[in-house]
Amino acid sequence: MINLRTSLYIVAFAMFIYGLMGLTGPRTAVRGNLIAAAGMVVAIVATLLTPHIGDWPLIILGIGLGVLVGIPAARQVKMTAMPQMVALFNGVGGGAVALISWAEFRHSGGFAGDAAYVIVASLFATIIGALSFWGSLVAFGKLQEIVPGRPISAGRLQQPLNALLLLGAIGCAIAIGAGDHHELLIIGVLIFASVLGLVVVLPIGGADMPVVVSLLNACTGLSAAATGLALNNTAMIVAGMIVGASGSILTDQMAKAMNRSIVSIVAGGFGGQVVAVATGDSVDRTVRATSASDVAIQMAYANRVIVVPGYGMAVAQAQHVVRDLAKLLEDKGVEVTYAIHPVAGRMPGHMNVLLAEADVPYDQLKDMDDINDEFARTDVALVVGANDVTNPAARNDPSSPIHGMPILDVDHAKTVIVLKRSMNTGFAGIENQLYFDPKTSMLFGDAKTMVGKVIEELKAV
Ligand code: TAP
Repeated sequence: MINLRTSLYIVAFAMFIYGLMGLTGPRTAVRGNLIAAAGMVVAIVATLLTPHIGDWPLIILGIGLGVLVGIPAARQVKMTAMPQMVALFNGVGGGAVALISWAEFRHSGGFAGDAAYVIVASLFATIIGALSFWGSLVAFGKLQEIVPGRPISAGRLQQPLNALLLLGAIGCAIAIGAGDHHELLIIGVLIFASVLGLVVVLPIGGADMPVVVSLLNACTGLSAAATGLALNNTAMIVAGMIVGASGSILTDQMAKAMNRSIVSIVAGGFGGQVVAVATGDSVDRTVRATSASDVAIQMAYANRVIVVPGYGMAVAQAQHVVRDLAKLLEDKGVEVTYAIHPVAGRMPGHMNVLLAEADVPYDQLKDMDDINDEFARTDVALVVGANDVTNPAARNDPSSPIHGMPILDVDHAKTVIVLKRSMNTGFAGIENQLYFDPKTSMLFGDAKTMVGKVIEELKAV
């Protein structure tokens, strides 16, 4: 039986890793997801083969409830609400880990007689699991707009408060480690860590939540791995480490693509407000507005067009009309590609997901590094609701808050059309130098409506 279980676990791990590899590209992502899910079923079956696993009716009830809630929730969730969904799923993982540690504490009479590494791993899992659960719930609330998205902080008292709560949790944990088996101590660990989870995430702005969710996801993975260590369960160790490692890499890549440190994201206070930008006297402050008919003519006579989608395309749900526009242009012999910035939108892969939903062929989606050299030989760059990811200040202006953030070199194209509703700023709250470039024309309006108008005009060209 042990050999069968071990073999099944190895099969499950191979499927997790193979599935994860599939998630690296849009073409293989769905298959990768299914393989990893099947791997999880194998791991659950292997775990259920453990002798004296426990109360079967309770286990079946738990699985039944999970299936009943999970499947309809995943089916009904809109693509745009995916970050909230991930926050919830991640949160319950952390909560489960914290509860397992509490149950083990009771079961073992306060970890009495357990090896030191078991006690340390269990207490680590309790703290991180409870923190991730409550932190993820706040992230869910902010993304769902149940909790205000603006930073809610205790001002100068914030850091001392965080430190006090952390010390409280660690203090109770040390007392347990030192041999005190009183249950109030583990409840103390849970309460301190839970409140810490709440007060750490509340001061972070709503738009930074995807990064926070990814960070908490990594924490949940690590806490699950620690529980696996304590329970001597290989599946939990491996799955937890995979989640911890992939979550950490994703968080790091998101932070790098925004040119911000993870510490500055957690410290909050970025985005949402207008920041004064040093533009220099020499900059021409005139903006040129254009019309749908002019844009149609300009694009109809172009050889190459690059579409640059951003958050505004997602808000307007304009991906379908953008695809129709691209098809129409292709019928007229224009070469169309899409430039995808790694943090365009508000969640990892946001633009890929929307454009895939609109059946845009994958080979037309080009990553930033692959397309940036192409802008110089492009007749028209059509920016649809993207702002920060096209701002040349990131390259040219050392005083800009986004200086150093890699951007799409839209300003290298021969002409640029920017489609947005107003001169309002994007997520970073700063003015975009691109709009004042003499070769840029602004097409003001809602992305879906205006692309629709351009399509009508294009049909008449
Ligand atoms: P943003 O810089 O946020 O700009 C989006 C623009 O869309 C706005 O300037 C807005 O201008 C326009 N817009 C909004 N609704 C529109 C509509 N209905 N029709 C047309 N335009 C509309 O977007 P971006 O360029 O995609 O950059 C993403 C930003 O989010 C970056 O700063 C990034 O660091 C940050 N961020 C990204 C992530 C991930 S993982 N993707 C996570 C957290 C933060 P108007 O109001 O004038 O229309």
